[in-house]
Parts: sequence; C-alpha cells; structure tokens
Amino acid sequence: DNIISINDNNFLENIKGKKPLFISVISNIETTKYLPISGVNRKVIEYTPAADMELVILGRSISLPSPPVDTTMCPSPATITRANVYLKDIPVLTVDAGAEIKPKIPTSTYIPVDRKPTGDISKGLAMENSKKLFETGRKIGKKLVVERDFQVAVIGECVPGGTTSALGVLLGLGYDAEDKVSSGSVKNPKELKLKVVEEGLKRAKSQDVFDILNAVGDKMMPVVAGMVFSLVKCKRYVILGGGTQMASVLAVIKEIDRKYVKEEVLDSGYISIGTTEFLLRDRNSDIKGLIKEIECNIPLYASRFYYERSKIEGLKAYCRGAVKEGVGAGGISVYSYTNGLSPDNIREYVEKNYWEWYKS
Ligand code: AAM
Repeated sequence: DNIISINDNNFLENIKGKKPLFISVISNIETTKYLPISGVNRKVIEYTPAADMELVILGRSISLPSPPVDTTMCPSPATITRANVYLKDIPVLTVDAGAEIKPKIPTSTYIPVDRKPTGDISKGLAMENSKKLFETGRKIGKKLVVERDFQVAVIGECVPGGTTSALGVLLGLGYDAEDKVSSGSVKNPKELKLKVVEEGLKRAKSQDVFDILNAVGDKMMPVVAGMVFSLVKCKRYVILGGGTQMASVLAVIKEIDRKYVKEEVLDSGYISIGTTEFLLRDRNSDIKGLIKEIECNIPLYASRFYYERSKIEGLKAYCRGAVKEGVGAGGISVYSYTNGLSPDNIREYVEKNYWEWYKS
C-alpha cells in the first residue's frame, strides 16, 4: 500500500473527498548561522524557508537560483510538496513566524506573524513571545475557518535547525527524547544538538511549557499549536505534516491543553501525523517511540514514494536517509494518496521538473 498506517482510527476514511488547505509555518533559527546543527546546506540556510515556499506556490524558487538542497546537494522536500499542490490543485498559505528572508509570493498566500527569526536556542533565547504566538495561532485558525472553504488542514513547517528545537522542547517537557528526534542529515549530529539544547535549557525561566518554548523552541511550534486548537474546535481535520518536529508540537499541545486550555483536543479524533516512509525508517530517530511516550491516541501515517526506482541520484539518496521529510511533504502526500494521487504521479512530476529546477 502507498500509506503505512500506525494507530489507525479511520482518519483516512474521514478525509476522503474533503476539501484541503495546505498551510506551511516557516521560521529561521539564529543558532544555525554559527553551529552545524542542521541538515540543510549552510550556503542556503537563511533563504531556505522563502525559497521552499516560492517553489511550492509558484513552481520555482526566486530567492535562490535553485530550490534549497541539503548538505549533500539532495533536493528539498518542497519538491514533493510542490508536486502535490500542483497535481491536486491544493490551495497554499504561508504563515511567516520569522523567516530571515521574506518569500516572494502573492500577498493573498502570505500571513505575517513575526518579523524576527527564532533566536539563539543555545543561549536559551529562542523567543520571548511564545504565549502570544500561541494566541496568534489560535486567531489565525479561527479566521481561516471563517474565510476559507476547507475541511482538512495539512500543516507543514520549514524551520532549518528545527529538529534541534524539537529535541530541546521534548527534553524540557521531560520526555526521554535523546535518541528519538530525527535530522535533515543522514548522520544526525546528535552530540552537538544535545549540547546546544542542554545549554539553552539551563536558562529556561521555569518548567512551564511557554518558558521552555521561549528558551529552546522555535516560533513555528506555538503558532501551529494555536492553530490546531481552533481548527479542531471548528471540526476541521488536521494532518500535522512532518516527523519528530510535529511530534514535539503534539507534546506542546498536550501540555498546553493539560495546564491551560482543557479541551482534550488530542482525543478529538480530528488530528493525525502524516510523514514519509524515509522518516519512519530512520535508524537515528524513533517517531513511533515518541508518539507512544507522549501517550496520545493519534494515528501516524507515512507515505511511500518508491524513490529507489528513480534515475536521479538526489532522489535515490532519500532512500539512504538524506533529507527524509520537510515542508509538509509526507502529510500532504497522505492526503493526496487518500484522494486519488499515486506515488508514481509525484515521482514523475519531480523528475520531469528536476533538471529545470536544478540547472544552475
Ligand atoms: C526543509 N527544506 C529543506 C529541508 N527541510 N531543504 C533541504 N533539506 C532539508 N532537510 P534540520 O533540523 O536538520 O535542519 O531539519 C529540519 C529542516 O529540514 C526543516 O526545515 C524541514 O522542513 C526540512
């Protein structure tokens, strides 16, 4: 089958034939400028959120000569997301929670939330406003329900360095996450990432979820958490498109719900995680273990791509653990496969456009 399901609760049946909206929440993290914590190529890291969203929305990157690449020059997962939104005609919104470079996309597809990137997580200075960002996320969720016609929201992220902030937040919330959080690179730089977040966590003001986010989180997390609360309240299905970064968002949602909101949102049946087979198979992380530890009854779906059949080296490299996931690639594919698209459609679209995208 094209979708691997774990903890299935009929979610996929429920989203069949339902109208989608893809929302990507983007941010940069200061720490990535001087420490090699990210799998994204250092030369393009500041431009990656902007260039990924340009590719998804316009079909080409403008802020960079070619779409982003990882440290080994493999193509951005935004290529997969682009294939989905193009082939299934899925509307796209970008929520800017601190992209260093602003994406050159139509204003109708752009929601500015925070001009300033996420700060330095190694100093415990990720942000000061996580509570406010959570409230902003809630407002955006409510507004979308009023203004847009959709029943399924696929929420993705583009946050280079985001697996490190995910690790920090999970550790800060008391999870045994040390060996469970993934990376955009084949060889997860675990020791460095752990050192960074342990330093940062020392400066957290308290164990409160918002203080942990303020210290070592990234600005995508509270915004997505806020959106999820209001979308579910309005009975929209939500696919959190991503791997262990979205698992950390689940942990944040759970803690905010327990301590503040008390809506038992994770038991609603309206939320799932959608990722890729590459992430699920990653030997250097354990998303299943994480979800189990978070103790939420959320189904996990992983989309398959059959990239081993590709003639393009950069795509085959995904099967060896390069890139793996990002920009909602896995989650949006879960939606599309449930609604008629095939992995071959995606691979053929990416292959057809690959040489044009990456000619320079
Ligand atoms: C997003 N665009 C990417 C990419 N991602 N382009 C190339 N490679 C990626 N891996 P890390 O913590 O190692 O930086 O991984 C998280 C990032 O990788 C996120 O931006 C995610 O969307 C993905």
